[in-house]
Amino acid sequence: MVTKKQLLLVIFGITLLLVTGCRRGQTSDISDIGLDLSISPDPPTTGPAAVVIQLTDEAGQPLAGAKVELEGNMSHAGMTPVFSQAKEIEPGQYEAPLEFTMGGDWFILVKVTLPDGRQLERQVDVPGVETR
Ligand SMILES: [Cu+2]
Repeated sequence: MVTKKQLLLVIFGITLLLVTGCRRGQTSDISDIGLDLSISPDPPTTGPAAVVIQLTDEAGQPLAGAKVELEGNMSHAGMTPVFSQAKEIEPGQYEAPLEFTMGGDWFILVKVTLPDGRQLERQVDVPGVETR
């Protein structure tokens, strides 16, 4: 005979399995995507800059065919963010123009849509942009 307590325990176990299973499917594969960002001029100064983003897949291979958008911003009040869309210049390598409109500590939000529709967003800090 299965008691009510045992039945509840089984239901609880299945629920736990489903919850952790879902969570694993959503995040771990995305965090396996490699994102490398470089800026020229280096060190960055105010004015136009070129941002190169390198994407690699779970196996470390160049990730081609993604859509990459950038938002440059600073954390102080009244700052107007700058936006840019990257072009794929070679497989897995994306380049976007970005204008640093003032000196100081910036951060770049990189928004990536993978060819399979999954999306990821990473923040890259760009401290100490110098006024030219
Ligand atoms: Cu600012």
